[in-house]
Amino acid sequence: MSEYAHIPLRYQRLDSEEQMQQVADEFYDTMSRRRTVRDFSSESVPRTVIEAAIAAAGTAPSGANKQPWHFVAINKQDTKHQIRVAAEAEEREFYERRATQSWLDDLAPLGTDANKPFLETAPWLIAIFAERIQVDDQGEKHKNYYVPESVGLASGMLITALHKAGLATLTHTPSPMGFLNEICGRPSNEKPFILLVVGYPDDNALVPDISRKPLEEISTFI
Ligand code: IYR
Repeated sequence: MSEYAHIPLRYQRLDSEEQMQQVADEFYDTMSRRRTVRDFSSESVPRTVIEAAIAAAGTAPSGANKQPWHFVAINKQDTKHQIRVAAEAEEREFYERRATQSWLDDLAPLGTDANKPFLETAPWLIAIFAERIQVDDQGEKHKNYYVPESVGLASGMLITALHKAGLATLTHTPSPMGFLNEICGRPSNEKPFILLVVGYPDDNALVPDISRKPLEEISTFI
């Protein structure tokens, strides 16, 4: 394959280090308000906002620019119901059989259980798929590179975009989630990665009083 043409960067440098600091500090403040929400309002959210957030996620870096992701945005009540039924069946298995005692102990403070009403209450579910193998026009299969890293980056950017748009999210990962391929009509070369629940938080939503590790603990400057 021939090399891409190379074009100028659409780079925007801020005016000063002071401005850079202000932007960085404000962004940290914005992000520190993001919380995983489990109580959603059923209020509708425009499809165009979901589209813009997915488009932003699609700008993530990826191994060899293969962009090995696919996002299925689900708004139909009937499809959300099917997903809830399938997810709760897996979750019951998880909580009653599959989870180790130490895993259950770690989850206990969060108060989660196998009931997932938010899968029907929230206006949107976004099923994120990781394309492990790409099939070209000739039907030839090619393995993608750094797939979990790439899809993880895109998922983080999606969560950030939705948060910036004033929406709440829940990263839900019923395990296994093979049922999503069938319900969403996605091929077997795509593996369900995260089921993102998206909407406004319920007026009475509460979140656990957890804290984030301080900067000194999560970073080392050498
Ligand atoms: N998937 C289950 C269990 C669960 C696991 C982890 I790790 C969490 O951080 C939260 C929940 C559920 O959604 O309840």
